[in-house]
Amino acid sequence: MSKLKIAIQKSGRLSEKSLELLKECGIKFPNGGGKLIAESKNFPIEVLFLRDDDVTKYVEQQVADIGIVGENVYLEANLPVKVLEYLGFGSCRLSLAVSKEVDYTGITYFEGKKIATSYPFILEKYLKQQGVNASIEFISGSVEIAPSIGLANGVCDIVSSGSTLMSNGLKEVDKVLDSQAVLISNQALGEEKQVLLDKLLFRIKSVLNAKE
Ligand code: PRT
Ligand code: ZN
Repeated sequence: MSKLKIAIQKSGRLSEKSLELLKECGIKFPNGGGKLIAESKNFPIEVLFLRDDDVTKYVEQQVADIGIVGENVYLEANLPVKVLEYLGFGSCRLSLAVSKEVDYTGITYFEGKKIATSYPFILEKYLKQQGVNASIEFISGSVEIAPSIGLANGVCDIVSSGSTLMSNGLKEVDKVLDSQAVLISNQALGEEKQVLLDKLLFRIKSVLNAKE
């Protein structure tokens, strides 16, 4: 009998909530800390624990059938997978920020400037929409220090409370995207897996409705 494979973040901001959602759907897993794969005893599903950056790619490549990932990460990956559901956790925004000393009057501030980000694809699209020509400096982490070390004039990064920006002497000036965790799926699941997915989706929707 076929099993559904779901990829979720191994350890990070979405991990606990992703597993919790499955539990709320009545899906039980044996407690085996540190494992990279877990199989449920009461639903034909297997969980693969991955880096969040890899979830979209593996769903697209059918290593997993479905996955849970931040919409920001899914959009940046720019791969042909489907978003099935918005899950209501992992909320954050992707925003532009500059040094708090800057006298910011609007998006044209960035014209001809350099912006550091881990989200070059989303940022490039946004800047194009806004008609702004800026150069994008890709950095994979610690983006917030870029202005103070002279690497860029501003940053485009994930913001939640805003305290990381503040402690790095930056201020949020423009929102590029609102994000939350999404359930994604491969576009070509076989019939058997589709039946399992429909069953799981029905449960997820009930759990989400009960929370509203
Ligand atoms: O190891 P792995 O690659 O799997 O994890 P990761 O470190 O890349 O991701 P992780 O766990 O930090 O975030 C996973 C997802 O959670 C992100 O892709 C977002 O969709 C979502 N999320 C929600 C956040 C935040 N809130 C958040 N605050 N992701 C990151 N942050 C970071 C942000 O980058 C910044 O450094 O927190 C800092 C800002 O927080 P505030 O509260 O100071 O504004
Ligand atoms: Zn990551």
